[in-house]
Amino acid sequence: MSVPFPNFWVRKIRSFFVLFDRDLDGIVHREDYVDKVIERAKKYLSEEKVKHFETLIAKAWDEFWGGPEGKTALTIDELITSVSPRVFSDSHFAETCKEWLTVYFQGVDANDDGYVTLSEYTAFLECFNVHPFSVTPSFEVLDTNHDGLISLEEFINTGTEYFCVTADTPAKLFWGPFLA
Ligand SMILES: [Ca+2]
Ligand SMILES: [Ca+2]
Repeated sequence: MSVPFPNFWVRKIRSFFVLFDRDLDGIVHREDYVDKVIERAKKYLSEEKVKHFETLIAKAWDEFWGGPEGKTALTIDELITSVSPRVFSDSHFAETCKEWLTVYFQGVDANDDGYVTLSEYTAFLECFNVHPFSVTPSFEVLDTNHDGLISLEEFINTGTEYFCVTADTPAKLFWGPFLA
């Protein structure tokens, strides 16, 4: 890489990568990102939510990981190469994040009441193999007004901050414990 990216941002992308590289071979395959997450989602989410989630996550792979070449496996350097222009050169990226996170939120909000409870967020993170004991610190970070619920706005703000802000902020816990 010719231009060094901000260290902490790289750590966040690395942590996100580690979430999916469960066999520790340094490569995330499309099936690690889509199939394995959906397999787990079937245990925790309703059939309707799983369908919604599957479409979303497959699209996310194609857009952010696979890219125009339609890659089906990436190393961390390849992921950074693919994501960094979006984050640092695309002025609409925060807006894109917001749109994605709005759709994600609908998947996480299992009973569609417009708020995500600790148990709904736990089920969501379980799809990514995050242990239920590890969820509370993340939930507390997202719940910025401390009312015991995650609103759409709180979800979007923290999720966007995860990918777009380069500094070390509590938003690093968006996907569960920080792994990098
Ligand atoms: Ca809810
Ligand atoms: Ca809240």
